[in-house]
Amino acid sequence: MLYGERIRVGLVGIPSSGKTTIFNLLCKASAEVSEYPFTTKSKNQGIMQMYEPRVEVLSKILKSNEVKYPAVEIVDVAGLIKGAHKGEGLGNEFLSYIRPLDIVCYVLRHIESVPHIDGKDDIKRDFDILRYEISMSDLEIISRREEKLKKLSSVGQKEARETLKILEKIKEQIENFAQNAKFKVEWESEDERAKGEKEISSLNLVSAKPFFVIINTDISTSRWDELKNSLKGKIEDEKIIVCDALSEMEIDEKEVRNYGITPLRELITNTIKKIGNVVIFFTGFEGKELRSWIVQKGTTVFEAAGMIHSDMQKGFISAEVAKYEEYKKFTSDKEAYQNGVFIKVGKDYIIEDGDTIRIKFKV
Ligand SMILES: Nc1nc2c(ncn2[C@@H]2O[C@H](COP(=O)(O)OP(=O)(O)OP(=O)(O)O)[C@@H](O)[C@H]2O)c(=O)[nH]1
Ligand SMILES: [Mg+2]
Repeated sequence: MLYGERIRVGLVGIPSSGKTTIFNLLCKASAEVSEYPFTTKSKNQGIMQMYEPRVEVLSKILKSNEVKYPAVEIVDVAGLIKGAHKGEGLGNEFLSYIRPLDIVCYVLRHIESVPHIDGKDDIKRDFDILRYEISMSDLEIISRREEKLKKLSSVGQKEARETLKILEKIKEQIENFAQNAKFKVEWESEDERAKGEKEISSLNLVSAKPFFVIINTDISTSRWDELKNSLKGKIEDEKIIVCDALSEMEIDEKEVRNYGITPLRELITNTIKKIGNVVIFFTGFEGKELRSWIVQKGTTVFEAAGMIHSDMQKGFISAEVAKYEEYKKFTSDKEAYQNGVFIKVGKDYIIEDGDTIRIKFKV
């Protein structure tokens, strides 16, 4: 998977869980926030710079005239409530804004100072409701696809019959997502896997997307572990972030650490890197623009070349790669170059996190 210069994350949560507050904090935006449910009626979209200190180090060596951090595009939508698939609240149509994105962030709340739409905070119940509503919406999409395929199958299309079998497996996992917060199809063959994954991605199923959880709260940090524990057994610890987004809004990011807290932007960056299976690499020449790129582990330099520019892939000759830990020891690009930090590689080279890459190509 080639994400490009940004990876896209959607915030999904019940009303008044603090989605827009989190959005404003991360994207330095000022979208409307209030303690009344359904404050956000359609969507907010913004960009968060990843927490990536390596960019500053590299830009000093390269004397970059412009710097682009790896970015996270964040989409904040209306709140989802019980019965949304039957049209309760604002319904679930706005999930269509989430469908094209790479990762879902479920925002759950334990906010004692703001009323909960169902009267009482309950992290586990809310997470169950969100997954149930999403699975109902996904099943609706599947059933529309099934109808089409059944018609084709009835006139003897063999492939349609095969796809229907694949959809059965996907449906099982949508149920699994609703029940257990897991989605993992056991494919019978590589061929079936390829077809199945194509179905999942073209149907844009939210249940199948990688996800993490933010628990947004106003209670004392000494009780944050307690909140985390309310999801124990449901999801892995590394997928859960606890924060107080409103309080973080009020202090400078640098000062957040003085309270013994890691800034939300840093926590989210690290979580996204982990669950998106992400590798960050850089391109840039001395005195020019430094750019950051996001790809999945296992991406070759040839695939990455095509992501940067189609000409680069078409005319690919070779690439030079500098490992971050080596490159950072030098004060200028020239010095690093002369000391052999850049190593020549072929098109099958698999990109590693922190690589600075220069691609040679002919047009
Ligand atoms: N104390 C505290 N209050 C918060 C926190 N996050 C959000 N709030 C408050 O909770 C209320 C709802 O916040 P929003 O950001 O509007 O919530 P939302 O999820 O976007 O709500 P909808 O758009 O209605 O779905 C506001 O009054 C916020 O100030 C937090 O971390 N701590
Ligand atoms: Mg909102």
